Amino acid sequence: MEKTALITGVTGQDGSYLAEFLLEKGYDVHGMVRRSSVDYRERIAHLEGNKRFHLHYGDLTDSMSLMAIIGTVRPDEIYNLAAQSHVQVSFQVPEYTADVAGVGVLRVLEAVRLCGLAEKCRIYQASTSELFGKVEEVPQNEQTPFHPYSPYAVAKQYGYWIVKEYREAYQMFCCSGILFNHESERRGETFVTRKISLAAARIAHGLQEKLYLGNLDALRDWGYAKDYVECMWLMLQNDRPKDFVIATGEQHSVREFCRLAFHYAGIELEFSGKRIEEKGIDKATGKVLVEVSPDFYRPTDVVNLLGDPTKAKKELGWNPTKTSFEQLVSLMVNHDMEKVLHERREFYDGKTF
Ligand code: NAP
Ligand code: F7E
Repeated sequence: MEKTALITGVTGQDGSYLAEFLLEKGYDVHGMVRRSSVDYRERIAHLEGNKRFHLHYGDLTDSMSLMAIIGTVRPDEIYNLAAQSHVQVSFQVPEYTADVAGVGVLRVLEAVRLCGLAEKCRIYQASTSELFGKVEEVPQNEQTPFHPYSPYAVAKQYGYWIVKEYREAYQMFCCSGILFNHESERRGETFVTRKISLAAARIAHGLQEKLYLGNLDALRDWGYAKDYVECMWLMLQNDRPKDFVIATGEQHSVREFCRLAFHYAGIELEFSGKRIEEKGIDKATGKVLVEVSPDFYRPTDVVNLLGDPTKAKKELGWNPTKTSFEQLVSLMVNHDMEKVLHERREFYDGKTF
């Protein structure tokens, strides 16, 4: 029997990969989109026109739209990926972030229940390693205590607990994937990896002079988004609803990501100096290409994320290292080297975002 899935956040990095994945599995896929003054749905443009791919206007802050979509589509599976997902931005729009990433989760769960779908519909919630925040142990697994360290993380913590509550109170099949950072050539351009891969490509092509970054010491467990969406699906095919840590088990600093990205763009960087004075210098020319700017420091920053994916490997049969760190950086830089060739030839000062 053909299954029906609803994806909130379908225009985002993960939503677009998940939509492709589910269509390949034979699903009828419905996506929720927000109305915007510019119709900018680059990541899913290639799917529009597919007879099994349908879009609905809605918003996680609008219960009525959720009730209408869920009540009409009556999905077998919901993947709640929509969120204001940028941690630094959450310090500037904390209330909105709480509304979407926190209460928005409740709105989805309650809409499912009120539409009489509590028994039929399985729900995946996009949870995050940011819950571990100011980490209490390294590596982090499903038992590690949470210590959220940004408005975004606090909002996501509400989402995590309300999912658990609905699972226990109403026996609903709902679960959270505690996903560590995952990146791709579709990653938003203000997240650090994509900011670096684009800047490396533009600098290599003479379209940008410098890259300004914040905390170069921050450590992340970076995986490939395309590999991670498979896990979201596996969690909903499980015999019982359970939460999982999804990570590679490998950790790198922002500085290492930067050095490798520039290497793939044909530039060998050497870092010298400390904190705000640190610089990334082109070994061949002696030119300073990377500088630190306090504009990209956060009031509180999460600096030591490393996930332990043992449970996902054992119980879901998921392979966390299908795409290695080196492959990930290489595919992002190769993509952006090609992309910037087709961009208008404008110069980027690299100071914004
Ligand atoms: P993303 O690229 O920023 O996409 C976010 C999506 O949410 C977009 O489709 C966006 O729509 C939509 N959205 C934002 N506010 C909304 C609202 N009020 N109502 C409806 N839709 C709204 O994020 P991502 O990287 O794909 O991540 C997907 C989910 O996983 C997010 O919940 C994120 O917090 C979580 N997560 C991500 C990572 C990661 O490393 N990528 C790790 C852990 C958890 P527009 O296109 O209209 O803006
Ligand atoms: O920052 C540091 C920054 O913005 C990573 C979201 O998908 O993953 C993502 O959140 C690190 C931080 O991602 C810059 O301080 C240095 O320590 O790429 P990011 P994030 O904050 O880890 C989690 C798992 C999510 O759930 C989120 O939705 O890099 N950093 N310099 C910088 N970060 C940015 N953005 N820009 C800089 O210039």
